[in-house]
Amino acid sequence: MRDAAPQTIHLSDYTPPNWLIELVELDFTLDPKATRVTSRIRFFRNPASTKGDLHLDGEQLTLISASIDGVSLSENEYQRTETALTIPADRLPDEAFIWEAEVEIAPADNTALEGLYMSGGMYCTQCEAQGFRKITYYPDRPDVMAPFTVRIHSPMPVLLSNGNPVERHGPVAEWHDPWPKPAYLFALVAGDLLSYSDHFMTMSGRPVALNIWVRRGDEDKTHYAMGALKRSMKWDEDVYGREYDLDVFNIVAVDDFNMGAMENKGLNIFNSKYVLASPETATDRDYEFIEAIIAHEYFHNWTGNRITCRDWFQLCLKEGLTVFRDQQFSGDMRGAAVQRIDNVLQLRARQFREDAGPLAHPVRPESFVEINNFYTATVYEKGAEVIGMLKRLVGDDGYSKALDLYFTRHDGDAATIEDWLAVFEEATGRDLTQFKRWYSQAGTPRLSVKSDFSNGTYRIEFKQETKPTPGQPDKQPQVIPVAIGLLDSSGAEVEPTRVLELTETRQAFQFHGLKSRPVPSILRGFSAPVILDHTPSFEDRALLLAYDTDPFNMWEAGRSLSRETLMAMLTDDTPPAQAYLDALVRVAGNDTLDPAFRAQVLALPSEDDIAQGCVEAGLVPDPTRIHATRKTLTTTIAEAGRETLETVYDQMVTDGPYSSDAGPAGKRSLRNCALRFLSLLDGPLRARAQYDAATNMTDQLAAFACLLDAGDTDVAARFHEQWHGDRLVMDKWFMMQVAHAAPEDAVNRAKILTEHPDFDWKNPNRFRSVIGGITAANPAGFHDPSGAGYAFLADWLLRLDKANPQTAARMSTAFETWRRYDADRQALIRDQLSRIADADGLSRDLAEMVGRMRTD
Ligand code: B3K
Ligand code: ZN
Repeated sequence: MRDAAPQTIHLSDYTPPNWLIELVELDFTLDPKATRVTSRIRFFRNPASTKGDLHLDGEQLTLISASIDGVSLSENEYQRTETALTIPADRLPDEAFIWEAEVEIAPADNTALEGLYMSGGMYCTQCEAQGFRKITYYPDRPDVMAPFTVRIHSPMPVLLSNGNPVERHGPVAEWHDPWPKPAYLFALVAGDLLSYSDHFMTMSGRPVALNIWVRRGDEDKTHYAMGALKRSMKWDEDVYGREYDLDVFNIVAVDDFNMGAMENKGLNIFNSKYVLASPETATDRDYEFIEAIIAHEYFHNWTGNRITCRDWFQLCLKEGLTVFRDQQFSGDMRGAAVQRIDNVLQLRARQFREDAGPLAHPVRPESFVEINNFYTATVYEKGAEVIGMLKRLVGDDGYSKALDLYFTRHDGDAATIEDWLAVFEEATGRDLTQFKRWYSQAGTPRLSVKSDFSNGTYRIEFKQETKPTPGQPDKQPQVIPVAIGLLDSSGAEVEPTRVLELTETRQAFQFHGLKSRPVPSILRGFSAPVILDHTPSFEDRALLLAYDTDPFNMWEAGRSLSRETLMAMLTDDTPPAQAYLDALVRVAGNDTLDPAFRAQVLALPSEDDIAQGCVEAGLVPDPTRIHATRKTLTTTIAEAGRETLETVYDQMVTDGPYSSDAGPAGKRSLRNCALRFLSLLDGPLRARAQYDAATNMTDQLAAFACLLDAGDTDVAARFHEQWHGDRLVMDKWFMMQVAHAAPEDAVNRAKILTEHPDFDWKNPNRFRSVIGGITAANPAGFHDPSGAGYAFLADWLLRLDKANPQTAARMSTAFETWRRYDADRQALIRDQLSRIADADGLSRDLAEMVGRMRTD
């Protein structure tokens, strides 16, 4: 049952709820096909509004009975649609009443993985954003917060819900969560699970039991996640002064999950990919993600759960802030410089791409049809950047004061961006009126730079400009903090970092008393999410790459040289300059630099980054040519750096037992980077030896990739033979074969893999491995001039949409860049978008995405 006419919801239409809730009691009798849910809810009139109707959301529910204050309601006493049940105000008591209802639902039929569903024989839930309405009738909006008591009846050995355990008698368990929460944070799990347990003592001396629950057989892969959880708990106390507030913290790993994880109060539910790890099965990158996501969900306990969002337009209030906090944490755990570069790479790859296309929207969107479509890189990553800018503008002390005020003033609230900015204004005395545009204006500002030097004064002038985005033709100037330092021609820093605050469209700044024309290092630490349109001379960039004190800009200088080299090769076949190759090889062999950083400098921009670079330079990207050119440059670098790369490969061996710490992981990253280069020169021998000797998945997978690139015909079968029993490793097996197929063969390879007996398309991880393998990891294959990649994606989106609209909609963003390409490719993509749009029974999720992509 779907909404007949999907409606657009507007931020400007927000009205407070008529009725609030004092206590919720839920009782579940679990059954795959017929779960009974009874609810007993004490409502009271919202003192801030006059008495109004009671509006309860509810979808796909079979209503068995309903009553108010113990009196059964007959059908003519309420209105019921496919999405709601409304009781008119005149049928309700004036101040307070008890609503009771019984409904029936079928978790085994729930393939959308939203609400109560089943995964690998266990029951689990996903309620954010609007899944609770598929469990029972309820005001499913984040500004209605209540304590919950939950009783679960099931023969399953483990029965979990939010809060603290109250009692367990045979097949019945009761949980109570004293902290008022919105329904989207509700969770229930029931299954034959095992736990890995530990404990944590909070800073005020409260003992907390920690459990990570997994399916039988996975219990040995939970230790790393547990360590990450304890580090997160300690860090939030040390850095933000926030401690945990229940007696237990449970994490459950499930195999079928639409995204990474979910911060349900006291009962986080995770995609098993972001919990389970062993050296043999998980890569260093997996370990890094596990640590970051465990931290992210844990940090939500304060930024999201204790202080939640008034409405879904305020999503960045919890997500932007929590991403910012998890990025700070990862920087502290693994090295700030390398983490910052990684974060910016992600931001540019996902958010700049989004901002440049038809799906561009503000950090705080103003309307939506399906809120699940707005869990985007803009809300998350740009939302985090906005907080980073705020911190830079008010300073570390100002930030801490503002956060303390935020926590004390809004604890227990459903808050807004206005509330958030107000604490900064009050704590620091700063007027943030103009700054607030970062929340309402979509698009990536482009910053161009002019400078001159005379009589010891360096003058730098900036111009900011943001291109129109859907619904926003005219853009206003934004507050842009530009961190800048100056070097002299020997590479010495003559002016340490200072933050220039741009507020005008054009604005100039001066530095006096300089002996010679300086080399500026602009936007240090990537101090604002903007496109810096500034191409210093080759010599200046080589100097920054060698001497900048700011590691981000050091990396950026190399990146800019690589990008420029690729552009010149693409446009007129200009061969790479020897000086560029030398500079890169010098970094590769520079033992004074962190190996992880050296690997980041050596990594060329991805094919999609290059395509985006073409657009920024006013060119039409050709994915086929980009793929070939990038490969040519990789080979040229390998030839220029052969000796250094061989030395690096031999030196960067990690001895002793595997550790996922930043140090050894960085060494492996550099060594495997050298392996990629050298394999292009020498063929598969080195990779084969590494594959055979590998004792961890990082090294095995890196070698696997090189062997696939080299056309090794046996390695996929060997890998399958070794790992077919491990779901998460098999996801890698699927993904790598598509990602490393030759572009002209990629669609075919993907099709063959979708026919493999291990391909379970209803499992989002597996679906993403193959279909995402081609759209995200093999752009030249996806954009094959025949259009076969586009048709392949459209076929699968239409199929998946019937089962799981949320993931189908998410995967459709592969089409968001269609305007970048030549007329033929544009026409082919448009045909597929029309085909999807015209399909019968399209979900609200996919219909909204396709509609937005077509109308720009
Ligand atoms: N808050 C969840 C995301 C929910 C997505 C719903 N489509 C995970 C997170 O951001 O931590
Ligand atoms: Zn989050």
